[in-house]
Amino acid sequence: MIPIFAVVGHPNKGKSSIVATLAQDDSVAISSASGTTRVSENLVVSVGVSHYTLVDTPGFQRPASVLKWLQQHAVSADKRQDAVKKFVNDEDCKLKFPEEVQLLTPIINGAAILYVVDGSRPYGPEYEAEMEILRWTGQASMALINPIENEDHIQSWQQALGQYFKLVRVFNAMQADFEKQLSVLEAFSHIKEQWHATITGLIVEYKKIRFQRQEESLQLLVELLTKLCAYQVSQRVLSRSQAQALQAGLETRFLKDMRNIEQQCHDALKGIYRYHNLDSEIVDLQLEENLFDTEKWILWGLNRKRLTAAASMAGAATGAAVDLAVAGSSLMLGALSGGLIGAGSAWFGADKIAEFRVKGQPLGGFEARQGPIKNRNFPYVVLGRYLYLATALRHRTHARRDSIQIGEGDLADRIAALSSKEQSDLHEALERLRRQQGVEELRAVLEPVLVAAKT
Ligand SMILES: Nc1nc2c(ncn2[C@@H]2O[C@H](COP(=O)(O)OP(=O)(O)O)[C@@H](O)[C@H]2O)c(=O)[nH]1
Ligand SMILES: [Mg+2]
Repeated sequence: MIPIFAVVGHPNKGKSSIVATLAQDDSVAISSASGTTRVSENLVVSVGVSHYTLVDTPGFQRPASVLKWLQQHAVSADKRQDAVKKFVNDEDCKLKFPEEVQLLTPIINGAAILYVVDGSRPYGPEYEAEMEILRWTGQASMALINPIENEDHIQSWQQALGQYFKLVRVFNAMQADFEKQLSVLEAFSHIKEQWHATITGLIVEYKKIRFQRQEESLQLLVELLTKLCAYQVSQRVLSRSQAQALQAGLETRFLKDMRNIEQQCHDALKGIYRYHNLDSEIVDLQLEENLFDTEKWILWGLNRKRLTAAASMAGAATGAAVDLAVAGSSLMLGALSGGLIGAGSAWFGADKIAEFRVKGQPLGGFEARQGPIKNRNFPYVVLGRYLYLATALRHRTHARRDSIQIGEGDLADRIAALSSKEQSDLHEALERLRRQQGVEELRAVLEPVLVAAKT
């Protein structure tokens, strides 16, 4: 039997948010307008080879009247569940209490109850009718206190809920981490014996998937860095002067393509974490400060000694000489939005970022070529942004609807947290990528810095 949970409560207490978070799916509708959910909606959640169902329900509208109706239809405690059954099937009730009929139907059909309240609002006796009705259904249940704005009233809620529910947890729909999400399922595996094996299996699958997502995002990062560091655009023409004339156009195309490649990769990463509607935006780095900023390398652990080491390990022809003009201009793809692409590229020295060359062809004609990137900061910038997004996705819940502003993140800290060997492997690999020298173990080299994010 597939476990099924009905998420119920007052309108606007975060029911749909909790469904989105537990389902890890951002296509669940959430709205600040009360009464967005009018009918109960079943959501089959697939987790690897397992699945279960979450039911998003409309909120209670007239619980006191409903309880009155039920009391008139049950003379003793053993008849209470029957009274609820009668209620959901009664034509009159369907007209008078459509929301309550909707929300009680799945429960009467066997769904366990997740009762959601807002811990930032005071408890009041008006909730008692709801809790009493839920108790009458005789189903396994748990109360979740969602502290929407603050935690001011959690204690009084715990006092009240404890009298109606065996399990009471604080569960912030917007922030509940992975362990917290699993703990809700886990609790039900203990109170609902028939579901124990299935829920235990589900939890195993959830953990497996979390690991798989990490693996997939590592692979994606390998592909991104490999592709961007080698990327170039070229065009063949008949004469040298024609080729020279292509410079501005090729440069624009090159930078635009690079930006698209990064954007597509970020979107693919969101897909891995099942975000379908999430906007993200690469925030411009502090332009002027970063343009010719060799200190950035030092931040990343690339001090002169390390640079020398990375360069010589990468087989540098020029030794450790630091090409200031080239390496110092950190490439900010994100800054190239709109108007900046044309006019701005000269301003920030795109010509120093990627090489433009014109070459004669063996069979006649000329080829103009832009790229690949020469900037030493470049792979670090791309890596930093990717790790920022990956970490944000991993720690976010699917109830959140705000966009992600991708910044530089804490790349320096992450690199500093690696072992000395891991650091030099990383620097060497990025240096080799920039020099168009293959890196065989890129995946293994990048893994520690990706995983370095707390869980
Ligand atoms: N800040 C914050 N807002 C929340 C939280 N849970 C829900 N909300 C917001 O409260 C509103 C109602 O949430 P929703 O999940 O649709 O509630 P429902 O009517 O019970 O399904 C939405 O604007 C949510 O974004 C929370 O834990 N923190
Ligand atoms: Mg809702």
